[in-house]
Amino acid sequence: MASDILLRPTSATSLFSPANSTIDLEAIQGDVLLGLQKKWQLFVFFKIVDVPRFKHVLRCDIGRRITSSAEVQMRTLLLEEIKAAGNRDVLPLVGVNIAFTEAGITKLMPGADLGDPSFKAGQLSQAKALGDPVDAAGKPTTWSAPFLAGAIEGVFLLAAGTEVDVRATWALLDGLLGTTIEVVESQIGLVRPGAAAGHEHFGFQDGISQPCVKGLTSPLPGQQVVSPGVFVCGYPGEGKPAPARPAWVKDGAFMVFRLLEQKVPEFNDFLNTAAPTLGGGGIDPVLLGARMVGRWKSGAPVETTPLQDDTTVAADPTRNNDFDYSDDTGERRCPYAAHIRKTNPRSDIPEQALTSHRIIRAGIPFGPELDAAEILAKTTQQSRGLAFVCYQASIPNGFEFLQISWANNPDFVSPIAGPKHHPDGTVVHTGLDPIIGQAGTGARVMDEPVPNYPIGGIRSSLNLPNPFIVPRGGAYFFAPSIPSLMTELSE
Ligand code: N7H
Repeated sequence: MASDILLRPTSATSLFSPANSTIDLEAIQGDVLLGLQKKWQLFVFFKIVDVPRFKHVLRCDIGRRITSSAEVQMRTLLLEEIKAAGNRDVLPLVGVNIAFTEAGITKLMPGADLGDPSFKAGQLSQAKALGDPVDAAGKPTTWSAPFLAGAIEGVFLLAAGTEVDVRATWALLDGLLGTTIEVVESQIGLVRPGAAAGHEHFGFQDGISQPCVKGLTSPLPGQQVVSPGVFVCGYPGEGKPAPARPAWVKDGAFMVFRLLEQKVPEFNDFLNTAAPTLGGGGIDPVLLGARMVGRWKSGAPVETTPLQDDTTVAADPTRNNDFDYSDDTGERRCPYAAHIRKTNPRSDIPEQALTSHRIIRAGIPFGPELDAAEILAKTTQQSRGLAFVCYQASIPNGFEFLQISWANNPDFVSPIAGPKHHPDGTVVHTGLDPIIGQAGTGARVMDEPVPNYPIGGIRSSLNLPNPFIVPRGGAYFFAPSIPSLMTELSE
């Protein structure tokens, strides 16, 4: 069904018409700002083995097949029209994007310096700093072999409405590329089936909150307006002074890929066993899950509806993101540690301290649904999770800042933005983001799982056992502009 194709929260009505956009949508790849329409997505990670012939194919065959942001925008408008007319057919829309690691860029353009130290170092070198489990030599212990080998030089992102279409698109590209590349690894992602569509594997609605990109869309209520330079190189907002980068980097963006396995039966079992032990008489496991994420499974924010889910709020794009934390300094409604409060603290910190750390998320779930044996055993037996993707103009300011300085930092938000206090005057020690926080060997604790709403003074903290998310690998990429793919990078 057309309506099943995952669309970004950017609804057609909030999109500026192509003529009124101040951003070069023809040049920027389609997944970066608006997100390729995807029910299925194939990531093909590769190594370039014949540079001259690869450049030839890139210039003559692949470049013109790359889906631009302008095409994604037109498709969004088209899909919205078709949906309004009641047509529910699957549309044969296929999206193709490409990105390169530092090693890949260096092969295509020796000596190029994109001015991003984390991109240059690569995600494997940054794994320890990100808090991924590592051995004494700093080598990640949970990553799979293809990511550990550090041989990835590029990735194709293929998105479509059906598995057949993504695989057929790869067959076509594979034929064009021939022996110019070697495939190192591939990963299929898929939107979950039926009523779970749009929900990640723990069961929470995803893809609700994205920044509003200035010049591209008009903001929905609660959506922060952010300069395009935070996400795409060569635009206002890239930093002061703007990083020294070659001219061809304009309209490109850094892409972070993380293969994050989710321990779903273990997460559910934890909610069921921990919730009854909290707050004296215990709390509802569903409420505990919502306080760990900051949203109910439907997507309704706990800040708006602290004690029970509200599917009407969740379904309304004018209400499901229309909140900040200004009247919740005592974390009565939403814990400071909740995943969405950690990764977008909204009014908890000054706006200028927040804007440069926004990212655009474009991930997709991977792996099968839970089966009966896993539910009974309360143990993961098949790998599933989130193929996490995000875009930004600076990896240290974007993804790494969120993961290291916020999610993994038990003192964020207090005292970085000034100490915060519980209603009884005690200082808040936030603890980790219970979803993605990684503490190395440190204690894993989250403050205030029990809501003191609307009143109450119970102090509570939640001991988190092993993480529910295990990083299985990842890489840092640069998604160049379409013109630079067809000229500078393929000359
Ligand atoms: Fe998160 N989850 O299911 O709990 N995320 N996330 N994320 N995330 C969000 O608001 C999840 C991850 C952000 O603006 C929602 O759209 C899971 C990483 C940001 O209010 C849910 C994984 C990073 C936001 C999840 C995962 C982020 C956000 C609510 C891994 C960055 C927007 C839906 C498997 C380092 C916050 C929504 C805002 C929202 C979940 C990963 C960041 C349900 C399961 C690695 C910025």
